[in-house]
Amino acid sequence: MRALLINPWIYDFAAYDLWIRPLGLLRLAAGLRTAGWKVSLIDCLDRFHPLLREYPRRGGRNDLYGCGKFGKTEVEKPPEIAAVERRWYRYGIPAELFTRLAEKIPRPDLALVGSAMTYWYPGVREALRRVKETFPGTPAVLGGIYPRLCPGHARRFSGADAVCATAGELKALSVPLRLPGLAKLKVDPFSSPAFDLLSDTSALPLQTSRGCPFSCPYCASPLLDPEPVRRRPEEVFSEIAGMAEKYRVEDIAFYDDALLSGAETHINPLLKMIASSGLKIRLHSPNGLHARFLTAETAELMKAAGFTTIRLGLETSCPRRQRLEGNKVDDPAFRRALKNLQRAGFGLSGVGVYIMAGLPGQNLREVVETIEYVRDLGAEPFFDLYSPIPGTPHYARLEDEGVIGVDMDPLWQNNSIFYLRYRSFGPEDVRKIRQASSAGPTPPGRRKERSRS
Ligand code: B12
Ligand code: SF4
Repeated sequence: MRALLINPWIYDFAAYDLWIRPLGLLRLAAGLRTAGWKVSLIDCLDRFHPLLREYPRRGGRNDLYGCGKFGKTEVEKPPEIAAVERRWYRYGIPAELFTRLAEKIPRPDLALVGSAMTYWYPGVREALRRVKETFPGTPAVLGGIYPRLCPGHARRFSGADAVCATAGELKALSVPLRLPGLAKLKVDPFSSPAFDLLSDTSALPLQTSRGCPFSCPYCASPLLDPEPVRRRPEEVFSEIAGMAEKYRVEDIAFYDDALLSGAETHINPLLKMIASSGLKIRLHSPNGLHARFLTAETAELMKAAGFTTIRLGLETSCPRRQRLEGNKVDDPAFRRALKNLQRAGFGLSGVGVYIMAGLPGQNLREVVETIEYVRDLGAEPFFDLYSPIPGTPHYARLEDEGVIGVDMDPLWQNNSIFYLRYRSFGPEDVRKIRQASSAGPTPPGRRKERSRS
């Protein structure tokens, strides 16, 4: 049996490769191989495919630590967002290269398409359309974040033959798809990913846990992983050692929601193992770490193990909203975390702090005060525009308030544009926040807005 796995393009107003790798698909590939399947991957976000040399200005260069710009093509906006006065792009490999790559692959018995952000579904649809065009009759299954958060939309509009709306649903699809091989398939949610399918392995993702002990009303983590699970530190370390030996990895980006949760038995022993192994790797946490869990011991171990990119989740400095938005941090905990990092030898100007802007009920003043609070403490503020995720309490609240209608297309779940619908926090507020946030010094190559240009 042969499977073709596809990591689709990103369609967005802006996108940057901040360690974006198709971890879910790579795990699936490893599971399929264990079950005796042959697998191929078309990674539409590959910046290093050898054939990209034939296309001018198509990426292929890293800025820092394995991050870099995607190649892009301007495309027409769909009618749902046609009125937005910004250019819209398809990020990733040229569309024609997809078809060239697909035509080289022997006909697969199954196509598996992954997905990340819900509002990137046009890339999913385009990948499915092309795979069906090249391999008519091959069943195509869609999985990942988009169908898990928007199952109804994915079933109606993606073009997939089957949609996996839960984490472990693939096996159940064997009956409708009449693929007996799938019935025996057991994919370990933490099996070592098939990184050999990637063109470049100098920077790789790592997930040591799933889920989070908090339940913030704007976040999808409690929906995606209601029961947090942690891997054994020894098992994670052996995956890291394998990444270093087999793939010559230099940079590792953690994909955990709550990396520091239960630190004494989880991240601390892991960092000790890395520090004493002599491995030359840099560690990065593009997701916000929990300040509350950042003790002096954890900070010292982070330094010793090679932590390079540190982001802390603060969201707001307003004590009332801190309690309303999940109660995960407060002023003493945040100051303590910064002090611990500083004592461990991290320069605070390199510590990025995520701040939310445009949360329901939040006003401009609060956001600007939070930016100043972070800057006064010596760290670097990164603001993040709020966008609603279906199934979260805030999404329901905005529906009740009439900001979100039943027919709101997932394209509007994009944080680059959601505020355009939200009259109490409009474009003028966003302009002022951008101004406040860029007032301080920015090291070269760094941006003040989270993950976006
Ligand atoms: C790591 C991560 C990132 C990484 C990049 C990840 C990536 N590959 O794109 C970084 C830090 C860059 C990132 C950035 C952002 N992220 Co993010 N991120 C995550 C996180 C924590 C994990 C995602 C992940 O890769 N998990 C690991 C894999 C193994 O798990 P999985 O994808 O769930 O896959 C499982 C199943 O779905 C299945 N599966 C996966 N693929 C397939 C395919 C098939 C065919 C099948 C059958 C099964 C299957 O197998 C897996 C094992 O069970 C999630 C939260 C979460 N808990 O999931 C948020 C999340 C996806 N991010 C989110 C957001 C909002 C963002 C940002 C917009 C934040 C911001 N404001 O800037 C940016 C946007 C990125 C950009 N460049 O523009 C939201 C998504 C919202 C939405 N509307 O879709 C999430 C859900 C977090 C949240 N707050 O709720 N993110
Ligand atoms: S602490 Fe972070 S990951 Fe956990 S629920 Fe809140 S926002 Fe989500």
